[in-house]
Amino acid sequence: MKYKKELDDLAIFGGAPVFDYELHVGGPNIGERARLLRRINDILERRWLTNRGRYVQELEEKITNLIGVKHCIAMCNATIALEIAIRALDLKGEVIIPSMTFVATAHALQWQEITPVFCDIDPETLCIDPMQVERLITPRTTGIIGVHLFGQTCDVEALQEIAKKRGLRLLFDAAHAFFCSREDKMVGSFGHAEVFSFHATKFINTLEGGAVLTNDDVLAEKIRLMKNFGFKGLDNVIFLGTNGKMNEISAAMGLTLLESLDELVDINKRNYELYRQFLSDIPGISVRDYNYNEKCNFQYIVLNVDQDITGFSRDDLLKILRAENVLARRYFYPGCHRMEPYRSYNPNSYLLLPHTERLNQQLMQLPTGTAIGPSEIEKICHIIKMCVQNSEALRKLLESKHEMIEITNTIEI
Ligand code: T4K
Repeated sequence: MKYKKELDDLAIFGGAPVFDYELHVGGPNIGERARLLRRINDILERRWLTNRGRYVQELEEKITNLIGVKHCIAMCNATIALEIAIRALDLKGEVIIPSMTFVATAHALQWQEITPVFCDIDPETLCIDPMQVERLITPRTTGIIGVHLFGQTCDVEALQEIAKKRGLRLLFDAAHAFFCSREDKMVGSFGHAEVFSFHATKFINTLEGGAVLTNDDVLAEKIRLMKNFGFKGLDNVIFLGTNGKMNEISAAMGLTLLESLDELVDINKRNYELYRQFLSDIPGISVRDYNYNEKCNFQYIVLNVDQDITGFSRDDLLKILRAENVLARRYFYPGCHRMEPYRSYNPNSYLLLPHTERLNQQLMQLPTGTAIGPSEIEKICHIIKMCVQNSEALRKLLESKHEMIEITNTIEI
């Protein structure tokens, strides 16, 4: 690893990449390997692999205690968890969701022939804008799904008020917000239900996994049965269900990572503070804030690139970094409303989404997590700084070498 001194040294213009290995945004946390392997050996010894085994039950209990919620139902992934929660809540017709989210939020509805109605975000929080939610309600609306994007919480109180006033169900996609809080209350306990993702790239992972959390006893029972084909007892199926079960090895991974929770937060927080420090006072570049008054997992480093000031675009910077093996991402470009099938259903929906449209051109995520250390962060920031400090020359180089970049840059963004 070496520092780049001038623009010509950048890998996008033919220099050697600053890293000879890839740095990922979602590099998985692994936790105490020996403990995980002990648990896996125990699973194999006991030959109990799935169907609400001992470790799944232990994981559910640990999460309910940590969050302060009555029920946690572990599942095979958050997409299925969303689908089951949506069905158990009896959502139909139209459901209002932000377009600025992973496409799974929309797909979980559309898969069940429910129309996701895309709402704009509050640019401060990147979460669904309650004022616009009110305007999008029609006689067909049955619910709202808020997404606590990048660990920032939605305006839960405003959404709760709207849902109550208009008789709507309120679900939260909390895939990014495990171990985050709002006004000292842990995410997982809001609305009628909340859904976590424990995918490999998430703060706490179970390889693949997810969970529905709720304080509603009746809803919890329904969800438990639905995720096991609708079986109530050995031979008695009481309604339509599916297979949403988490397996024991996944639960073992989750339990092992929960034992390192504080350490994982500390590493993410250290990385966030380093990025903030190295990227402070760079015109046009800012790392989005986390609120220190709340619990937070600091899982995402969200960078805002304002092209009017930097002179180059977010996508230029993505290409530059990716050529250096810094595999930054542009979540959630281009917005669900511009993805299929939603784009074909409603080609003009972008007209109602000005903040989503603008921020989808400006935001990107930088590598963090346990696989990244301070010296790597310093080098990443050094490249960004060098680009901004030489933005005019950079723009000219990008223009003059456009063809060469298009041909040699095989890295897709
Ligand atoms: N709601 C929201 C708001 C979500 O963000 C998500 C998922 C969901 C719902 C649905 O949850 P799940 O059904 O997945 O539980 C990834 C994840 O697949 C997805 O879980 C996640 N959100 C989304 C934000 O990111 P991709 O297509 O970006 O994944 P991929 O394979 O490009 O991986 C991301 C980075 O992580 C890469 O740089 C490679 C690295 N990586 C990935 C894996 C799987 C590793 O280093 N090791 C690994 O094992 O979607």
